[in-house]
Amino acid sequence: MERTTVITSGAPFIDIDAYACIFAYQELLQKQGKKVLSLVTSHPNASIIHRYKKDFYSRDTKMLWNIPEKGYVLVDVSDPKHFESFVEEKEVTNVFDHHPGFENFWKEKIGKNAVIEPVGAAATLIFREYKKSQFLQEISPFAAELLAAAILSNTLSFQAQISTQEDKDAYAELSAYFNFQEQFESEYFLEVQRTIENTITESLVNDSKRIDFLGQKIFIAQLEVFDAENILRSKTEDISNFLQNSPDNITFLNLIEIGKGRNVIIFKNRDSKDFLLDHLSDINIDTHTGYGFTPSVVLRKEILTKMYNKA
Ligand SMILES: [Mn+2]
Repeated sequence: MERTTVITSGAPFIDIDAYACIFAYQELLQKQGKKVLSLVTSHPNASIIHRYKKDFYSRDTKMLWNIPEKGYVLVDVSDPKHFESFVEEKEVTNVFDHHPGFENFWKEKIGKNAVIEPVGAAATLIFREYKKSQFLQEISPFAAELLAAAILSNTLSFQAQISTQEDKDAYAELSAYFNFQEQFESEYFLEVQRTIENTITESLVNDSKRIDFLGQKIFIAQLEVFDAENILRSKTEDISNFLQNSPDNITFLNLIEIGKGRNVIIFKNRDSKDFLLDHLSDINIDTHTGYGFTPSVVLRKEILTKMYNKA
């Protein structure tokens, strides 16, 4: 009996990076003649723009009952607390991720099939698989565009510190495999921004993380937009309501403004502001609005790394 590969990612939300990796890796395995099923119960967040939404994966976990021989591939996730709950840990055969913390855990279980590296996007790791496989010439325009958008999104247009030369090279190579226009980048981010502006509360819900920081629960929402002006002009009441309703006292929104190369940080309260100022240098507070501003873009995972380094 041939084994079926089940590709999946994190829960309860997925972003464009996870989405692109699932689609492109499924396509690659199919080209190699393997039996493959993509299975996702998570909700897509605002980074997966409308024209990218496609019914290519199943949401029905009951399908697993009829597959006796299976191996799971995890993309853009490696923390066992954060992947889809239907995944049987002992049946995981491959992991492609760029979040730190579980490199050794997986290395001990699956050896070199654990590809967990500090690159800007997991999409870059899937692109590497295409290159190694010699199927790159046959990559579909849609898979190439998704991987390119994922790299842009996760590296914040290569402004994030986690982005690497390999991300840039992968993006440049991928752009030859779809109808790439000069405005691809600004159009992608502006469309994400429009989605966020039209569904502000849902977008906040879909990109929020509750984190256990040295025994203390903290709540960090994140939004990535090209230009925050509209949001700061017309959505602050929705944002404030959302932050006030968070389950944790220490709560803030990390609003990344890619076009201006900075973050605007909106706090739930004074405690949250004092907490972040204690744990992160390089924030300027605007005394009029109370917002924090960073001198360059910082991802939530980078803020956490800086907080751990300072603790
Ligand atoms: Mn990612």
